[in-house]
Amino acid sequence: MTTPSIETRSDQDRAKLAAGRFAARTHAFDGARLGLGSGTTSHYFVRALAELVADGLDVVGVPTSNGTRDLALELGITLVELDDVEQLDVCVDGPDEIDRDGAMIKGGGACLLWEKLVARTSATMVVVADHTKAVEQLGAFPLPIEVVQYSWGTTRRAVRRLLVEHGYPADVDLYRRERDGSPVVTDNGNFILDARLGTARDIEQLTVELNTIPGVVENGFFVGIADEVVFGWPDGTAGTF
Ligand code: ABF
Repeated sequence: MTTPSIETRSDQDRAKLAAGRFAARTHAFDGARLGLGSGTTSHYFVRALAELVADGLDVVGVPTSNGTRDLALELGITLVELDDVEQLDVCVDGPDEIDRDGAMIKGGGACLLWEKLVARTSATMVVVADHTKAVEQLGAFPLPIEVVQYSWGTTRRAVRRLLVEHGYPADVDLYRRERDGSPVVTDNGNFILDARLGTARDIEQLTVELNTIPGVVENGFFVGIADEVVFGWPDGTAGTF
């Protein structure tokens, strides 16, 4: 089975493809158990991985979203459930922002819970990013916070109180909405609140404290999780940092 050539439409797409291909070539090996990230950069990795699988590479994957599951199955990658493996060898996933220490904000695609679970169950977490994702300080991208539907309003108020205690504005969106105005519902049936931090600080402490709020399922700070960062550029070059 030959995988159709991987199309790109913009400089950013070409940079994402470069990062995804680099990660597939450097981290996919026979017998590997791989965490398959969500988002467009990770999907370029999945497509590059599918090319290697079509050439005989023997791997299994654990998807971090239903969208990634569908893509991987369409491309002929064998999938297993996270509960079926003690540990994954490598997780490959992309950030919305990443700073010099490898701390990230993730969840722009509303997949942060399974992404963090899969990343934390992997021996190595490889970040794939186009050149635009690197920032000096996290926070320009709103922090996604996954909350249960039942108490989302109460939880939002508690999140706002915690952010104010940390000196942030209390600017926490109502639940994230689809284009038609309906709530975005995650693969786990939850809502997403987006907190506009501006410039993030106290990240390690905030990551823990946010998750102690009843109704908060997970937040989009990924701190101390990235083991390697692969950046891609529009000219097709990529490298690790
Ligand atoms: C998902 O993909 C999310 O965690 C993150 O929001 C997004 C990365 O963006 P991109 O689509 O540019 O790869 O992993």
